[in-house]
Parts: sequence; structure tokens; C-alpha cells
Amino acid sequence: MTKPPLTLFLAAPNGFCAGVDRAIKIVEMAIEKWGAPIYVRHEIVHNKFVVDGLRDKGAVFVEELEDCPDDRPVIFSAHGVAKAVPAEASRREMVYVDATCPLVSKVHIEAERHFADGLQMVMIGHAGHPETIGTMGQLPDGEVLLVETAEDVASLSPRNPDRLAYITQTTLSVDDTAGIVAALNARFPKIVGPHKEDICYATTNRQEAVKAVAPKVQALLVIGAPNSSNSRRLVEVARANGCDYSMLVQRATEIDWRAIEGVSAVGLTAGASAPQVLVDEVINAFRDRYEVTLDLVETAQENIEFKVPRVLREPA
Ligand code: 0CJ
Ligand code: F3S
Repeated sequence: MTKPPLTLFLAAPNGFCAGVDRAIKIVEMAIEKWGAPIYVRHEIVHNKFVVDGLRDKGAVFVEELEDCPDDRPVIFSAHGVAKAVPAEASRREMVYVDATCPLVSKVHIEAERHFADGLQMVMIGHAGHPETIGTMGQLPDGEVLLVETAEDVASLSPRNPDRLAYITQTTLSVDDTAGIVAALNARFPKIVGPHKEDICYATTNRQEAVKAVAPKVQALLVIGAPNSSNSRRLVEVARANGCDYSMLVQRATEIDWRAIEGVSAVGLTAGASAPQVLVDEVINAFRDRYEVTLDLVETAQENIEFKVPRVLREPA
């Protein structure tokens, strides 16, 4: 039986960013250095495939520090942690390695700097997301006001509307965030902020690439986990840019082939926490069913790398 033809437009960059690469290396190197088990507070990155692979090597994933013993090293996930977490680990004299992405740490430092200048903070982010919890937790309770939408800006009641600064989660939608920043500037003309927002290079680049692909395709798949903020934003970006059928899939087995029957152009990307093997798996699943022409749509090149903490570069 001959296979129907299909063009697969692969958005690039896609997949692992420098912060994810570093966080996974940290867990692997910690297991090498100290042996198993190594505890990891929260999924190191939001990807089941990555987490399962590290678990097989000897990592134990827990949600809270209180679930870790005192005498085994613990790693904090790429999303960052509230100040109270390393403070408690130090109090318990635990060995810990912080795998917070340096671009998240940069936002933590920004928040502290504004706080030291006497400004109250507004954080643009998603309630309950570990990065938002970690970033808000850099300052004392109540110092950071959270806004999730432009509508939320109207109901903010800051101590002094002239003494405000804002920060953002790193994995937000660039376009939605611009709308929220505009609402903040309109209501609080003196609010201080970063040059644009704190969305990282990887999030920005993956969204740009999806914008280039979305108008070319009848369906777009994003490889990523349901709890991955940056991956879910890619699904929304595709929809907002003309591709109505845009779906998050964790791997090839989740593709709804019936739903895309008859299409001739499909877009594909992967969130910053999705490994290359899953991208290859999905491409191969398409090749099994279609005569695939692979078309790379590359809107940026990335060559950023982050070093692992010194403790892991030194011999045991
Ligand atoms: O928060 C981060 C530093 C991004 C980490 C990589 O992506 P992921 O999927 O683990 O996390 P998000 O839910 O934040 O996108
Ligand atoms: Fe860091 Fe952005 Fe990746 S904040 S972990 S480079 S998605």
C-alpha cells in the first residue's frame, strides 16, 4: 500500500534549552559523584521521560525537602525554589546542589534588588507553578503581588502605586505578557521593569519558530508534558497564529491519527524540557504512516551553554 504524502514542518529551535541541559547534567553528575540515591526536589524538568530515565539511574524524586533524609544529597529543580528551601537544607546540614536555571536566578536577583530599593513587586506568572512559587518566595510573604492576566491588573492594591516594580516568569507567552505589561504601565506609569520582560531566550525562540510554522500547516503537535508551562504556551501560540488544531503530546503514542487524517502539512515542535529522542520518535511515527518530506523552519540559532556548579566539577 502506498503511503500518502505529508510535509512535516519542524520548527527550530525546539527541545532542550541550556537550563534543562544543565539541570539534567547536575543530577547525572551528582549520582556519579556521590552514588545513589540522590534526592531531587520536584521533577528536575517537567518531562516524565527525563524523570523516569534519571530514576533508573538512582534519582529519587520528592515534592518537599521534608521527604528527604538528612544524610543524602538533594538537588533543587530547574524551576527554582523559595529562599526558605536552601535555608532549611543548611539548617539540617544537608548537601544540596541548586539546579535552578541561571536565567531564573537572574529574576530572583532582580526581585531582591527592587526590594532593597524599597519597591513593592508585581510578578506576572501562573499561580501554583513552581517557578512562580520560587520567585515569589525570594521575598517575605505579601511583598510580591501576582498577576496572571491583564484583567488582574485592575484589582491590584499596592501599598504605594508610585513605588512598584515588576518581574515575570521565564516561560510565559511573549504576546500575552506584552499585553499585561501594557496594562501595568497604563495603570502605574512609574512602575519599574526589565527592558521588556524576563521571558528567556529559549521560550522566545521556540514561540517565534512556531509563529513561522503555524500559518503553513493544518495541524501542529508540541511534544511536551501537561505540566510544562513553556510547552503549553507553544500550543497556544500555534492556535493564536492560525493553526486551529494544535495539540500537546507527550510522545508518539499520544498522537490522535484519526483527528489529522487527510492533512498534508503538519507542524512539529518540542518544549524546552522534551528530549530529542521523543522528537525522533514522533518523526518516525509519521514516516511509518506517510511519505514524509521534512522541512526545517529555523528562525534562530542557539549556542548558549551553562556550566554546572563547581562542586560537581571537582573530584569527590
Ligand atoms: O522554569 C524553567 C526554568 C523552565 C524549565 C524547563 O521547562 P519545564 O517544562 O521543566 O518547565 P516550565 O513548566 O517552567 O516550562
Ligand atoms: Fe532556563 Fe528558559 Fe530553559 S529559564 S531552563 S533557559 S526554558
